[in-house]
Amino acid sequence: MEENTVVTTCTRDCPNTCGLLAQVKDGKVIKLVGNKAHPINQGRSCIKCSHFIERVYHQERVLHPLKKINGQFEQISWEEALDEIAARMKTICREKSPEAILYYQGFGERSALKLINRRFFNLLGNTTITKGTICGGAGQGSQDLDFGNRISHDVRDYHNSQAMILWGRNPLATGVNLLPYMKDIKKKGGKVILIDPVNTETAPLCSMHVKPKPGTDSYLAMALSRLLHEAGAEDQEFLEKHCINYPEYKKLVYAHSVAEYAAMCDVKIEEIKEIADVLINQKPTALVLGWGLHRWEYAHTTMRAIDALGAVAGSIGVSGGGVSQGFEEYAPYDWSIWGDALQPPERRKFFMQLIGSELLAADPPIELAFVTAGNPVAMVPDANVTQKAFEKIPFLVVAGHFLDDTGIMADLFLPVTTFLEEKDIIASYGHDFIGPLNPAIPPVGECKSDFDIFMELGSRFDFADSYVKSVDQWLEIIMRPTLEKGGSLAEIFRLGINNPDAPEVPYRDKVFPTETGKFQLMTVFEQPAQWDRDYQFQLMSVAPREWICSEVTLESQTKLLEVKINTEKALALGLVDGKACVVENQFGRIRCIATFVPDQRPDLVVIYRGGWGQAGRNVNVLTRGLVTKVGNGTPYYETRVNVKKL
Ligand SMILES: Nc1nc2c(c(=O)[nH]1)N[C@H]1C(S)=C(S)[C@@H](COP(=O)(O)OP(=O)(O)OC[C@H]3O[C@@H](n4cnc5c(=O)[nH]c(N)nc54)[C@H](O)[C@@H]3O)O[C@H]1N2
Ligand SMILES: Nc1nc2c(c(=O)[nH]1)N[C@H]1C(S)=C(S)[C@@H](COP(=O)(O)OP(=O)(O)OC[C@H]3O[C@@H](n4cnc5c(=O)[nH]c(N)nc54)[C@H](O)[C@@H]3O)O[C@H]1N2
Ligand SMILES: [Mo]
Repeated sequence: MEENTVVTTCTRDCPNTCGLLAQVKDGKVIKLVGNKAHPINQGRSCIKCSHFIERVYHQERVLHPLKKINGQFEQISWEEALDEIAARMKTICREKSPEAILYYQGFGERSALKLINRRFFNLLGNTTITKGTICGGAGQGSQDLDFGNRISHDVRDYHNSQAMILWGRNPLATGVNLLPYMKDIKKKGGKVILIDPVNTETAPLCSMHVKPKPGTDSYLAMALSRLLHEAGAEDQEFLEKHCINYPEYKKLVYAHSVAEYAAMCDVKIEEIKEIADVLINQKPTALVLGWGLHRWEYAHTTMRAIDALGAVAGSIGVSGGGVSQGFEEYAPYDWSIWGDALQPPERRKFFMQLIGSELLAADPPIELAFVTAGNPVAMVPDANVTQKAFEKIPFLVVAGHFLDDTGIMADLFLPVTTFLEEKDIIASYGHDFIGPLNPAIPPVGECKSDFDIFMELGSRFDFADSYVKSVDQWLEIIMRPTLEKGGSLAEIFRLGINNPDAPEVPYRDKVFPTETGKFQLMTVFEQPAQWDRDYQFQLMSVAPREWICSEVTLESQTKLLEVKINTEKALALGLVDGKACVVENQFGRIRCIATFVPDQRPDLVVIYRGGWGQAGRNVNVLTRGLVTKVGNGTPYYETRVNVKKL
């Protein structure tokens, strides 16, 4: 009986990036819990963590390389699998062009060694890669316009907040590390305000829940700014000394009355006044934005209006304040290792969020596609198009854990390790702490890490000499910028370190990395005029609490998807609570179980994202393939649907 505990970090696509302890007995992980010594999660962890062991040992997890022969998967050896990939790649490069090879890297894991994956494709030649993002993008692109380079406040700084506004964010489901700070603020007598059109799990934990009409938060932000100005509570010094465009911005604010704004975002004037009162009297107020907030075509208007509100309220550059969304998780690594500079910048890039239509229109066509850590067939909008495009790829390689909607389409499936089987380092998009992955167990079955796969594949090419190195050698290289500023690999592998580049309080000196050195207030208010009137409901395909993205199993997907709908609306449509219905639009249709919610907004329905099409549970058969106006993000919620009786 051998038992030991291993310090590691959750690598899943989540802002928490929790420090974990894996308890190992006889070579198996028997318990996975939050690490009390970790400065961010301090022993906490969420539902996703406790369920992760089930995933590691699940009967559906693929443990051997699989090749599709006559439509059936058959087990093959790693040698055969990698030889075949290398041979096919060489033939394509010789007879056609590296351009006919597509690399698609999803968001399943964003550790330091993942930079090596794309480096392989860059060494291979001018292969096709992706651009844009199905996650962040819009938020970052918009905030960069205001701050120059957006930097968020680390969660630990919320210890200094008197109040918090959670704007389109659902921390109970998606980011538990905010919860103690919310509790602490309320204990001090401050308010925690939630602004979210949907009734989320987080709502009961807040002092107040405001439910604007989806996609109209920019009006709410303008109304608040106007109220602050009318009360003479605007931060004159910051606005005049440290901002540009203040007169133009102020003109925008005064373009409508508070009552007009209130009508446009469908929030009661009394509620807007209550929020304004918090911004005026509970300083500093932290403005904490989520990712749901920016899944709109004109998300930049919302983001910039909220940034500007932060400036007016005196929250910027102030401890406990800030307008924060996310962090650049690749920042502590040496980005040049991606190797993009090895290829001309004008090389072909496909929009990730339009991967289906890009593939269908590709000229020259894609001959071989390689997907790692992503499930685009389920997670990219307009899934029927993605599905059709993936069916046409002559040779599809997928590296992953399960035969999800993308995995099942593979010609060659490569089984990869989970973070419990890997040595690596991971930074976070939710805080400033960099954590280690120490292998708790050897690879399950024949699984290999992406790193080992690419090293072994690389050894079959003429760039092997410069590319093939050990984990430690590559980590030394990738982490160099961070190690040069302080901290050692040994320290990282013990527990982790704070990113030495992270400021204690962003923009404390009120100097911004913009052209002018000042905070740039918005000067135009862009918002789409009309919505698709053929459909009754805005489709909110948000993050569920119980699982993350499409990390589910088939076994867990035997029931129909649930669609949450306002009770009165549902009754008027002749629906029955708990019974099947159809949700449809111009892109697709799915059968769902209707769940009536009495106080839900009548103009939206909620369906959790991440289900698989093979189980009839992919909400993305309904979502619109679109790119945000700023930041190349994905406006998933720019989708309208009707709900009908079966
Ligand atoms: N359990 C769990 N955790 C996760 C994930 C998961 O799937 N499950 N996903 C991970 C990933 S990939 C990400 S990016 C993060 C996302 O983390 P969050 O941003 O917290 O989660 P979302 O559900 O994407 O969006 C949050 C809220 O934004 C709201 N919202 C949408 N549109 C608007 C709007 O126009 N105005 C306002 N005010 N609110 C709006 C939605 O109703 C939703 O409740 O969470 C990560 N953590
Ligand atoms: N309708 C709708 N769709 C959405 C969203 C929405 O709000 N609404 N949100 C979007 C968002 S925010 C995101 S981030 C995307 C996520 O979409 P994807 O990037 O496709 O990510 P996941 O669904 O998490 O799938 C990741 C896969 O990688 C596997 N994996 C995990 N670690 C590794 C690894 O180290 N190596 C390899 N090779 N595989 C690994 C996992 O098991 C899983 O199968 O979905 C987007 N899709
Ligand atoms: Mo995401």
